[in-house]
Amino acid sequence: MALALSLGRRGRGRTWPNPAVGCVIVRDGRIVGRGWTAPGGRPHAEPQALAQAGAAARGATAYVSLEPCAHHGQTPPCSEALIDAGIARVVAPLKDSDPRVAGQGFAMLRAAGVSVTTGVMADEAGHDHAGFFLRTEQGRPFVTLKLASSLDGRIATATGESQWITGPDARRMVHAMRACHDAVMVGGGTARADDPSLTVRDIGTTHQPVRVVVSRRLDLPLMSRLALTARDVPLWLAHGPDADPALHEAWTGIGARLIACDLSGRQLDIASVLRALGDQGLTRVLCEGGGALAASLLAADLVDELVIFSAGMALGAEGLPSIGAMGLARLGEAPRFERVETRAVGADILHRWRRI
Ligand code: AOF
Ligand code: ZN
Repeated sequence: MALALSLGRRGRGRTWPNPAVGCVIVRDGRIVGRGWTAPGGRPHAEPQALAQAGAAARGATAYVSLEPCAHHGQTPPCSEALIDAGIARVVAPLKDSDPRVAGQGFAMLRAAGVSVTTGVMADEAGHDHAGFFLRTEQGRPFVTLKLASSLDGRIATATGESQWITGPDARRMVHAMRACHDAVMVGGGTARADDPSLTVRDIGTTHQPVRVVVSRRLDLPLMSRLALTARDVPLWLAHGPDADPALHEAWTGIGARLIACDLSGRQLDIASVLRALGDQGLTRVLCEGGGALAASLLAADLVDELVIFSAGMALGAEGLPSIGAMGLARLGEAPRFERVETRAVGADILHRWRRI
């Protein structure tokens, strides 16, 4: 199962809206087939592993990192494929949350006389598929918030200088994090200040996640790296109802996808932005700041995982805070996280925190 989970993780960031599933087929103690959900979400993991196994699948055990599907979608149900190939036993951690499956895969297998074991490595699988579950159950993607700051939590000097606070190893790791998310998201302030490209570079992969900029008024520079690459790498702009129609047209004209969201007071309602991204099929979003967007996600308790790179440098209170004002009065109102990892990355420290 650990291998099936790890194979499944190879698809992360590129199977949305489908889950990234892994499958290992074992016959007489030997692995005879391995598969994982293909980019774009199809073919599913199981038919690929079955194709490798061929006749050796008869009487074998299939370890699948999520309940095999039961529905006739764009491909026939994987449960049927497992039954037809003569699989004797299926081991899976969890039920699929897609209402078209939701236990019917297990039922189909059992009805055909296949032995089914569930619950194996369920916690790990729950985390791996958290984005898929959140989207199918709550309509929003999993949110990882990444912050790279000084020892005192600053992301720039008062004059806006920010390149670079963390070292090359941490920055390279951010590219690997981008690659395993469906989308990378920043606020309009960061897009204006940093002119980022938000692409994955220098880690040997060609897949690019969607780039999302949250900008109520769409007042972003049209001569920017994001704009100039909008035809090559998807660029989505989440905007408010009061965005200038001329800007809307200009951005559509250069190839961006415009997504209208609701306001909450004077700001874009971040919950409505995430719902809209879920509607578009995204299951895993990496937010890379800035301080205002980080604060609104945290204040709305919409951060599922927090990854903080901390550099050995102090910038003082005049520096730009990594997390802006959250409007908190009492400790009891603060979102809480549990630490799941701490390690050195080059000269910096990485802390990974998970929502409690
Ligand atoms: C599996 N194995 O590798 C994956 C599954 O649109 P379709 O027909 O491709 O179906 C998508 C649904 O299939 C998705 O919502 C989820 O329930 C399941 N994904 N199932 O047996 C896989 N990726
Ligand atoms: Zn399937």
